[in-house]
Amino acid sequence: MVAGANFNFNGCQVYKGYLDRFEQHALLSELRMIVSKAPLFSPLTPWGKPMSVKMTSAGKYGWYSDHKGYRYIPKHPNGTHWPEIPRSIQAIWHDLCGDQPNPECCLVNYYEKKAKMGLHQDKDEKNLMHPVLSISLGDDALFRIGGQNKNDRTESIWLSSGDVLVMSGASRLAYHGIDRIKYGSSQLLKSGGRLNLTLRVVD
Ligand code: MD6
Ligand code: FE
Repeated sequence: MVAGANFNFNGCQVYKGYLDRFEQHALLSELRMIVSKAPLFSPLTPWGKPMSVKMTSAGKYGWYSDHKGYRYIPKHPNGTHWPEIPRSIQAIWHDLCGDQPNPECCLVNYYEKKAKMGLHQDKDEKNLMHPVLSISLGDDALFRIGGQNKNDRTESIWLSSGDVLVMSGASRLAYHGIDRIKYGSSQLLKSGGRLNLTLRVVD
């Protein structure tokens, strides 16, 4: 854990090395439990193409996409409720986001070698004042962040295993995405790749 953020772009705060190796492995065991109950799947974009990132969720809601668009749904496509968000993950939220309400969705993104995520805004939540917190595990990823307009100037930073990022205030609606991962740069996941968790208040 570190005392303060060590990168700030328009209110997007990055806490490098927030989780140590031990905490990263503990989090990975929690994620294995989640994925065993709610397997990863490839959502379809509204225009019918499978996303390169595989996803699942924990919490009251899971994020989902298909031809009907982006939205939150109360059950995994296999018909079961999403697993609960582990206490250890909620603790990170409360440590960095203070007295914000409990997160209702923990979206799990898994990036294989060639996966990426295009520039997007997170705006499927009802109240866009609540922050979004993201945790990176596994391979390094090139994160790009700009402003509230798609053509605003962007900055890129490498996110490594154990880094935590909070988008609040002016950055809450900033366009952001993952250009690429540096496959094999971390030993945390035996078969490589990157896991990213994002915590959100949905209602
Ligand atoms: C990722 N992250 O790091 C993608 N969204 O794999 C996000 O899309 C994201 O890092 C909202 C807030 C923080 C994020
Ligand atoms: Fe996002």
